[in-house]
Amino acid sequence: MTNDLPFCAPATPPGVGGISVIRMSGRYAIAVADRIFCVLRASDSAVKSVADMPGYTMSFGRIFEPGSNRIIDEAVLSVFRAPHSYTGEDMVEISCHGGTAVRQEVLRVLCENGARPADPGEFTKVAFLSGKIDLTQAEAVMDIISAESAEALRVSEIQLLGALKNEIRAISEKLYDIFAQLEMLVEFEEEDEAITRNQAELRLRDYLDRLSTLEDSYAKGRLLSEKMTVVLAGVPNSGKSSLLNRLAGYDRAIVTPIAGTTRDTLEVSTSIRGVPVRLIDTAGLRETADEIERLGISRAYDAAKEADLLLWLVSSADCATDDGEPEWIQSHFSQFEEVANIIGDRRLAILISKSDLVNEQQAERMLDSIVSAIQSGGLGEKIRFSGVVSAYTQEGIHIIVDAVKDIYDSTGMTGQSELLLMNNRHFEQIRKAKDKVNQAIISLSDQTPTEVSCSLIRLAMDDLGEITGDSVSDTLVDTIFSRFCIGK
Ligand SMILES: Nc1nc2c(ncn2[C@@H]2O[C@H](COP(=O)(O)OP(=O)(O)OP(=O)(O)O)[C@@H](O)[C@H]2O)c(=O)[nH]1
Ligand SMILES: [Mg+2]
Repeated sequence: MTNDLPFCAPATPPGVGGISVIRMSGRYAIAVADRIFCVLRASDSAVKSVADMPGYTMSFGRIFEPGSNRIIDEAVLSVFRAPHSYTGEDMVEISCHGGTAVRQEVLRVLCENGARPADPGEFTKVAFLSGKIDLTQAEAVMDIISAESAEALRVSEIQLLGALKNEIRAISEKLYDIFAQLEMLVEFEEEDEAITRNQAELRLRDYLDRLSTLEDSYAKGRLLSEKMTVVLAGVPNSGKSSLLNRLAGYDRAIVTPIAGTTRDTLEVSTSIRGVPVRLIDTAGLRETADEIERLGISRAYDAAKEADLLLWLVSSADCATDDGEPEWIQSHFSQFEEVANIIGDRRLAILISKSDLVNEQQAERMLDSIVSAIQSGGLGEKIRFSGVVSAYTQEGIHIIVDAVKDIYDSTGMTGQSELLLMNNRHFEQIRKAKDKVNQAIISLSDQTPTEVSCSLIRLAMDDLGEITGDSVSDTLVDTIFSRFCIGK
């Protein structure tokens, strides 16, 4: 019975604001709204109650508590009639004043008059179950809400329009074609069996390529969904925390002239040229007997392992300004070497920090000698970016900004397609499907009975169906939507 009750929830965030929107969806949503809303003004004088309101119209009126007739708030109520609503069911949206008590009272009278509180993501789940959107579009809705950068938003919007769904369904349909032909072969044992198996194999190779393109795009999509990890590392006092604060735009980290100020790793989320970034400040690396500092340093190495871009800072104050080998090389090269070795082939930037303390020529000379020391240490190929920066004057900040954009642009191959996989679930399903298509190709090319390829193709289609929701278990659907927010 409760399943028949319309469900309701605030669609706007908690807290105080001009307006709050409360949504309600279900077969009896309009009947419930009618019990608690009195129409005062509508676009058409024939509209006397919510039940009279056509879809896509609004009325101004009062929300009241039936029984006591107590007025709760003045509000604007919009009606959407099935199937022309977000969920595909009848829906009502109430725009009331944006206060905590108002919101609670409106929800209370709705629930006392035939509605129930919505589960997280229930509106979108019903939209999916009623076939208004597929699972990739439902997930795109959540990605749009949680997008923290222009690029993540852009890619999610493309997915919401159905680009991923269309590509997956197109591949699935083609697989089905081959599956059907091979089944015929099994049933009727045609004479030109070898030719058909050959053709099937060739066509499967095409679809394998399309799946690979999607799979490869995840490298870039992951940077959007999980954010690009940019780690600031260096010896104590090299200016890491000051640069983090500068990039974040506020004083997140404590900065002092005392070497060893930052003990723990510290993270800030920001967006650089539309790319979402996790900036991680770390403890300065040095030999130490201090147990707490040692733990911090070990976390700094862990952060370095995760870095998509590692900014290695060398303070201009640690470099001798006169000719000869910079002091930094003698005293700090081992720390650098250790980090450079653990970041593998990930991207490294060498930055001379505090450039405002020296003149341009001195700074360039320092950079040159540090870079040549790194090259002669055999680690030259690790350096992808280099330059001179100052957290004080902002000199060289563009080097970091450009590096982030460069890494984003050069990650993953997207071909001509705008389509990017951003979701790990989709990526895993594509991998599984690809693996089965690959096995089907192998079994078609040897003497394995055709039935085996048929069942592999069928399984690959099921894997793809889990992405769009065409073949998905109720449990998985529940798990996916439980991560959504209430009211969406
Ligand atoms: N002149 C100048 N001083 C700077 C600059 N950046 C940082 N400093 C100073 O250098 C000192 C150390 O800066 P931090 O940002 O705390 O350095 P850190 O690398 O985080 O140091 P630890 O946390 O100890 O590893 C502070 O006194 C800063 O004010 C800069 O761009 N120019
Ligand atoms: Mg610091």
